[in-house]
Amino acid sequence: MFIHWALKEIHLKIVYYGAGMSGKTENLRYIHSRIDPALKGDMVMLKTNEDRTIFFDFLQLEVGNIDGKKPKFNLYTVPGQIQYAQTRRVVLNGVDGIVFVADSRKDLMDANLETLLDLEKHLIAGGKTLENFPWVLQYNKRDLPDAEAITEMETKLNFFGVPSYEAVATTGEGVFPTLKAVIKKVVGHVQSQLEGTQRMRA
Ligand SMILES: Nc1nc2c(ncn2[C@@H]2O[C@H](COP(=O)(O)OP(=O)(O)O)[C@@H](O)[C@H]2O)c(=O)[nH]1
Ligand SMILES: [Mg+2]
Repeated sequence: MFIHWALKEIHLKIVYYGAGMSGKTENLRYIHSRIDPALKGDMVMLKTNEDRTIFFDFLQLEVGNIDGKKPKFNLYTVPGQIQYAQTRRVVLNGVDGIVFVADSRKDLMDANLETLLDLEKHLIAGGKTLENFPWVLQYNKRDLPDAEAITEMETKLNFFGVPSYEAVATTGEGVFPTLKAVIKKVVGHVQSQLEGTQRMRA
């Protein structure tokens, strides 16, 4: 979180995390295609020639109001490939909320869990835990015939009972419900932090 007092803006960072190819970039692409141009920035994508994210994708959105200040949500993705662990750590710096994008294909269940544990490891290194952090789960690629049953995925990945959403990022199904849920969690968390600082000043 970064508060720009002069502009009355609160900048909040939301990171779309997940295994490579789970659909993180597709989520941002869809959001970018559906938001009023007055309320969004350009979508920045840094890609290799195989069209994969190497550093991050970035999109800024303006939504609602917190404590008289305008929240600007900075949406980032991370690269999923193993060799970019350092990059993932950098992108997670100062994160306020996370969407974990799980790939529903049966063969990807181990990769999903491994990536979630990798996320937890990075959070712990930054003094945070998955248990107490604002995050939501998205079960993406529900359109594929080899998609795992939701109850299985819940058992395997949703051990903290966070809000979870089925999605098909390529058509946009479930993309905004996921975004709204993480924004709601982040705003709730920030409001309680701001109330805490106001109590300290009083
Ligand atoms: N069938 C299907 N394909 C998807 C879905 N979401 C993403 N994809 C495809 O999966 C590939 C990887 O998506 P991308 O968003 O680049 O993954 P990222 O590595 O997590 O950023 C692309 O070819 C997408 O078109 C989905 O919900 N259903
Ligand atoms: Mg990507």
